[in-house]
Amino acid sequence: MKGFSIAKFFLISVTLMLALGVVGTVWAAIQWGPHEEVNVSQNGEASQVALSIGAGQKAIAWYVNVESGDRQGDLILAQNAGSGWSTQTITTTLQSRGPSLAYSGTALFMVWFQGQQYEEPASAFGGHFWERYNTGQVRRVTETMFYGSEEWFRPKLKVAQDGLHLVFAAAVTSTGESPRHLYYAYRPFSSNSWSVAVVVTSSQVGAGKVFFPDAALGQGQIHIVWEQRALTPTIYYISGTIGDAGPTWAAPVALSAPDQNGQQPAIAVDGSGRIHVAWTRYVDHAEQYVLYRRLEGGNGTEVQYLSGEEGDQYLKVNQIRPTVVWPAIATGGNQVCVAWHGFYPDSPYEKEEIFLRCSKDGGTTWGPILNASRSPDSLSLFPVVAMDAGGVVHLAWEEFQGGTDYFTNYDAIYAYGLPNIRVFLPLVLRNYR
Ligand SMILES: [Ca+2]
Repeated sequence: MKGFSIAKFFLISVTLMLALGVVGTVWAAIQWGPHEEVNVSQNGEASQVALSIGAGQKAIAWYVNVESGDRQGDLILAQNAGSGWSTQTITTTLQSRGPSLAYSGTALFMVWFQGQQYEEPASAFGGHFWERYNTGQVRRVTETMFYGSEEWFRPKLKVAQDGLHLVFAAAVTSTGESPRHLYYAYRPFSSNSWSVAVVVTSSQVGAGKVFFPDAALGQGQIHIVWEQRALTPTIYYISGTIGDAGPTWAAPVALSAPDQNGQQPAIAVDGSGRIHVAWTRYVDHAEQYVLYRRLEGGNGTEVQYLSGEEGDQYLKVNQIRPTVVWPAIATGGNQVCVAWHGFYPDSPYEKEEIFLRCSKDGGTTWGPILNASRSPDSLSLFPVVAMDAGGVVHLAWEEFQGGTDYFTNYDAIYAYGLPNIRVFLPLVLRNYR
């Protein structure tokens, strides 16, 4: 009798949900219960938050994004080795952007872009990439002057046993017509200097410019994804087999459908060498999806819609900053987790949340979508995600602290916890559709 009552209750609930027209998205609000959530910056100045997890410690970095003043463009590093967060200022002399962090055990490496605005012949941010080692030693990475817009100056640093690998997108002149290429540089730990930054690919892909590369290391290879903006932005992937003279690059391949607008890719490699890629399918600002594919042995799986079903459970974003859903991905063992920002049509406010969805079987099946930021009335943007050896998920993002200017006044929020959650009513409802 009890089972019958529950079934009847479900039926009534489904009928009600269908009548209200919200059955497609109501499940998106499952609350993630992190073990800890903390505001790391607490000053409304954090932008372009980066995260890395080391052995028994963790680090978060950002640049100071304020309207004006001496601290504008400072780079801040927050570290926690188990006794709480402490912050230090890494640079104060020039405008810094796009920090990227990578641990090797307990040694923390950091790369960022540092420069200034140039107005001739066109307005662009120009400067160099820099590296900072654990002990505080700083060295310049690039000899060439690179230019771009600060919004996409996001270098990606990866650390292998034998050295550091860096990927970024940049132009070599300040004009808007200059080609914007995908660059790669390498520093073996046996050397104090970086290799010359080389163009990974240009003519092979064809028209367009490189935006937002991401990189991952695995089994002697570096794997890179990026957004190639031509008529329709497309997600591309390339792998390089690392040798003494640098990587030998394979031919680049497109991962997103040619008639679909693919943006903001993120990549991770698991312990079995399987490559996991997530990106945004951009229909318009009010309809976007997080898509996922796994690559292994030269073959890619079918595209999966991680953020919700096509045409039904779509994501929206604000029209000011950054106007696109922003995925991040991490792996550990057989677990894969993807985080993104956006809001669903049933959100009580038109403000972004950070969502998290994890797979326990290497990306074949996926658990429920979890709301990790749980701040429906505040903008939560630009998630970064990492996973430790115990399968614990670590997240950081920018959280808006109020006001009318959506470009400044953000704090860096950090949260961690296991992605396990009991499956309850809203998920069951999906099966009745
Ligand atoms: Ca929020």
